[in-house]
Amino acid sequence: MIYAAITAALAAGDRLRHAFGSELAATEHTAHDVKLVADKECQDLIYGILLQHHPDSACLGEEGDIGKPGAPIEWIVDPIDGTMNLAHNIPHFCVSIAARDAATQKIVLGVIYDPMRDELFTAVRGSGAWLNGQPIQVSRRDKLSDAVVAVGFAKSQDSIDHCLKLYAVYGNQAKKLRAMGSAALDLAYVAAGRLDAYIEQGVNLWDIAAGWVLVEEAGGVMEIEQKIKGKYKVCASSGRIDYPLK
Ligand code: LIP
Repeated sequence: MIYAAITAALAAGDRLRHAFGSELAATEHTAHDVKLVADKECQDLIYGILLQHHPDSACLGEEGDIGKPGAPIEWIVDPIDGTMNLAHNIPHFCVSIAARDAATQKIVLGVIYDPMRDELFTAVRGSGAWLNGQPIQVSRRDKLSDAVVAVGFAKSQDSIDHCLKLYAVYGNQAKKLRAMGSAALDLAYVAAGRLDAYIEQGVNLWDIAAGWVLVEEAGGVMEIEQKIKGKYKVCASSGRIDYPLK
């Protein structure tokens, strides 16, 4: 399965790298979000490759679901995580693909590909976390005052209000704050020890599924709460620092 996920992520990433910098057509603009034609096009490309390799599986994604209901394996796909960055020619976005065992509801593998840096993050449950074939681990920093914390700004007003509270707390207590605009890359950076924590409220499963197994396989801790149906509150960290507000 990891071979199919990597093949699909590299194919979609290649397409996005070529599209970067060009005028990208949008299908929808809302107060704090944008949807690009490229979102659906990349998802169709990814689904095609995953189902070619695993025809008995199902696919759940930001741009719609397909495949066999009740399938043993469910792919969880975000074709472009960090769409707003791509739409503004900010080279910080990725393709995120995870697989979930339908029986146990456990995420069993995750792939996050950043096409602009050619960084491929992979993890299979029980086999560790990797970046371009090298093992990665969460950071060893153990003081909040040494920590670089990413806070995500989701789309709904209440999640933005909550993130502003997080900013007030960590802007004062952490070494530095970051809002980089891609939950999946934030999680990959926690797994690689670049960030000490990532905290956000109001994200979707497809934003966090692949990063979830990456962080845990890199020795980190994922605290996840489903606030309302389909919306998650996440605190991903090395597990070595106590974060007063999540
Ligand atoms: C994005 C997330 C990010 C969040 C944005 C958006 P998208 O996902 O990765 O963490 O702050 O609001 O949800 O829309 O680019 O797939």
